[in-house]
Amino acid sequence: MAPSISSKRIRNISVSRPIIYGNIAEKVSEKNPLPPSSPSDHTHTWKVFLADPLGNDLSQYIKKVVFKLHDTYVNSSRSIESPPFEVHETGWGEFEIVIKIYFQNDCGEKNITLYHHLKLHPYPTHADIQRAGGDEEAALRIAAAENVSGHVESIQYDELVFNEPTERMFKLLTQKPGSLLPYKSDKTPFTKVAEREELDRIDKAMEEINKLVEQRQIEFKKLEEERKKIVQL
Ligand code: SLL
Repeated sequence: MAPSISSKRIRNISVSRPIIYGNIAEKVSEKNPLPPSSPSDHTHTWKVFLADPLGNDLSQYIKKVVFKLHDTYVNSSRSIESPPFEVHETGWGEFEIVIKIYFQNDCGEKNITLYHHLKLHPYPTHADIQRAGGDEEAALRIAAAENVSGHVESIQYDELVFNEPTERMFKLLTQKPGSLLPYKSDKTPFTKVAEREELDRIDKAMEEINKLVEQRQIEFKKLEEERKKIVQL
């Protein structure tokens, strides 16, 4: 059978769509109690999700999202067949969640797998690490003690790139304007400006690292020369 017009691919074109995925966790407390059905050793409530950063409906082209949790969970493979694509759970430990995205049958796209490390405990800041004298465990404890709200977010921005989409998929993806990352927005923290700031921070950190490496190389050279002298003696 000849392919229908809508499943024909458009050559030399790619369309990208912004996406965010990750988790939000909350420490169990009086204000945030465990649901009655949860085991009492669970310390956090959390939600893992996949969404459009601007709240657009993803089900136009996404059929379902399967979140594969740690094997300690009952029915660890959670298939979410309509938005919001998210799983609410409780637990005590961090682990890697496999997020598999399935596209609508008529989109002609293979599924995509993303990985997310479920984060329950806050990342230590540079100051926390310094205060802990470089001891990683101690730094984690400091960061946890400082995070009085018990709220932790670990959310990633990414872009789904569709190369040579089918005519139908192309239509779906380009129907609405503004599918790209907004320049500035009060609806989402994921903006072009934030991306630029993040790149600047990375550049600065790289510069610092390069400086440290250079310093170490000089120290190493000195030590090497001293060693040679000693060997010659
Ligand atoms: C860890 N490698 O040791 C990880 C495993 C498992 C998390 C984390 C609860 C499961 C249940 C849960 O939090 N599992 O309901 O039994 O940190």
